[in-house]
Amino acid sequence: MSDGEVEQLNRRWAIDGQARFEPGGGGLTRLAIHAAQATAHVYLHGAHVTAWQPTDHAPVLWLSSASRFEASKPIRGGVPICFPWFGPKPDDPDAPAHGLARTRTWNVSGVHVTADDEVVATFETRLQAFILTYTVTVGRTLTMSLHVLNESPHPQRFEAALHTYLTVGDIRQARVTGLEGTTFIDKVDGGRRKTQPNEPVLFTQETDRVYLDTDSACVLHDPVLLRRIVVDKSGSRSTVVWNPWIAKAARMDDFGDHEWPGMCCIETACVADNAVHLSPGADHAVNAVLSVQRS
Ligand code: TA6
Repeated sequence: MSDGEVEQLNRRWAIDGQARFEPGGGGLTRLAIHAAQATAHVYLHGAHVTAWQPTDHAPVLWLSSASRFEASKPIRGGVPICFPWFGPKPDDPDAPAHGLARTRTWNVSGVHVTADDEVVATFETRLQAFILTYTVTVGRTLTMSLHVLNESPHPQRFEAALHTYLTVGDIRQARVTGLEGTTFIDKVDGGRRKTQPNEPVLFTQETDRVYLDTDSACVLHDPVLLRRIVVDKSGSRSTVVWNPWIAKAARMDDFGDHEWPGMCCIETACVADNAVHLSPGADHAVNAVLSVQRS
C-alpha cells in the first residue's frame, strides 16, 4: 500500500491518539491502537491481530521473530483467521493450509471508540459464497468476532478458527484447564479420538489436539509469568490446543527453532464434526474473548 493510500485510510478512520494506520512488518499496513487500557496491532493482511497488551501486563499474544510479512504468506503468531477450511484442504492438496482468509487484504469498514474507552475496528472481505465481517474490540479484554454470511443461493459448509497464539513463560510448566472429560482428535497420534482425562492439558511433547463439542472457556495457567490467560468463546464448539515442540518448530522456517517453549495456541474454532452449515442468507458468528489475571 502506498503512503498516499495509508494517509487516505487515516483521513477516513484515524482517531487522534488512539487509532492510526502505519507501515508495519514488511511494509504491510497495520492499525496501531492505543486504547485507554491496552495497545494492539491489526494488519489489513488477513485482518490479523498481531499484538494485544493490556496496561500493567506483559504482551499476551505471541509473534515469532522469524515471521514473514509478505502478501503471499500468513503472519506467524497473533491470531490468524482460518477460513473456510481448517488445516489441509481435503480435496486439494495444493490449497493453502487453513484456507484463504489469512493471506488476503481485508477492507476497513469502521473504527470507533466506545463509551468504555475501548477501540473497535471492523474489517470486511468477500470470500467464495461468504461475506466476512471481523470486529476487534481492544480494552482490558480483547474481543474478536468473525461474522460469516452465506450470500449465495445454496447451502454452504465452512470451518473456521481464530488461531490464537499466546505468550507463555515456559510451555513445560504451563497447563490448560477447561477441557477435562472432552473428546479430542489427537493429530500427533494418527487422528485417533481420545478423551481428555479429568486433569489439565500438560505439555511434554508436540501437542496438536482438536477438542470437540465444547463450549467451555479455557484457562492457560502460567507459573513463570505468574498469570492466567482466559480464552472465553461463543459460536464455537471446537477448541484446538497446539505446541509444535522441538522437531516441528525446527521444520518451520517462519518459526524460530528455540521459540517453542514460549508459546501455546488455544484456538476458538468450528472444525471437523463442529463445522458450520449455513442455509442461503443465513449467518453465524465465532467469538473469542481474551482476558488476563495475575496469579
Ligand atoms: O492449529 C494447529 C495446526 O493445525 C498445526 O497442525 C500446525 O500446522 C498449525 O496449525 C500451524 O499451521 P500453519 O499452516 O499456520 O503453519
